[in-house]
Amino acid sequence: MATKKRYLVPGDYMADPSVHVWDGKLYIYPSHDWESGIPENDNGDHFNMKDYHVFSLNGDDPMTSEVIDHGKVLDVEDIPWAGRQLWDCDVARKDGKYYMYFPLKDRNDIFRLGVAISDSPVGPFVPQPDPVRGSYSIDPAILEEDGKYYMYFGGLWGGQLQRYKDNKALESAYLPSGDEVAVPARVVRLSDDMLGFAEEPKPVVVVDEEGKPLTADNPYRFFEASWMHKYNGKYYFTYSTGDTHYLCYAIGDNPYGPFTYKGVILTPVVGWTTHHSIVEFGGKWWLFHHDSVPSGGRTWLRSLKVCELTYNEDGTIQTIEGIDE
Ligand code: FUB
Repeated sequence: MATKKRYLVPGDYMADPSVHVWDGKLYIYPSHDWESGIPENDNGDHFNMKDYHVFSLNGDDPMTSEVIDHGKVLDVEDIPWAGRQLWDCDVARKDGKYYMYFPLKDRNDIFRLGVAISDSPVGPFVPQPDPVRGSYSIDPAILEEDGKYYMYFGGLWGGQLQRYKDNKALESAYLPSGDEVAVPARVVRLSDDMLGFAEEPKPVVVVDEEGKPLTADNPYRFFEASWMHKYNGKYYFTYSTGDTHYLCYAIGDNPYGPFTYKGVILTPVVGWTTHHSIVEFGGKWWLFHHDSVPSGGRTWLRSLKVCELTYNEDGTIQTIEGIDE
């Protein structure tokens, strides 16, 4: 039986949802797609987003509750170091302040990660003057645990992760192929002031059941869109496989991994990208994601969706079909 799904913002194009529950209320931090007229290419130039909105649910059932648009909370024009392309963001709360982490190309067309701060979960967010020192690539996602904050990040192709090794820029980008080990996402603990890295970013290694890292030719290897949640004391690293269009998961015993590959959460959707977050709310688990059905398949015009996520008794996740028959 097809999983019931709901489009959350039918009046606009929103994608890459990061979702958090604070004080019993659910907040959604998506990318804001629009028709900029930039032709589609493998570099993702057509994802030319220029602002963020925040949404919240007026109720505790994502399938039926009213979705409130809190309006524009950050504009690329207000970011002092901005070049172009505001991609997937995430927000963390610490000591009553809210920290939005966002990827943006600087004026040299290099993706960096920025921070913007607010006193409210619904913004507005005020950007810091410079990007996070030592940051690179895209798709930051934050895990909070025991007062520590971990950022997962990175994405291939247009996300530029293939341009870095050991946190240094390479002379030329290198994308492994065949049975070479796949490019990993990165994880880093944030500094106490939430504005920087407290350590060097480390690779997020995804291994098979024999403990071998997934290889570049494995259709289920990491590409972009990291997310981290905990279930029954285990750490679930979830991600998009990009050019093979799956959302997958791998399970570990601590925030740094390694993580053992377990399976597919969502099969390919209509549209090239697939991106998500997972959250417990109202006594159930939910998969927030996007597809391009409402825009007729235009992959740069994506729409926010939600559906319930189901765990089996052994902690594995039931696969959801991305396309409903
Ligand atoms: O929205 C732009 C990019 O597309 C995101 O950063 C990626 O994860 C993909 O969804």
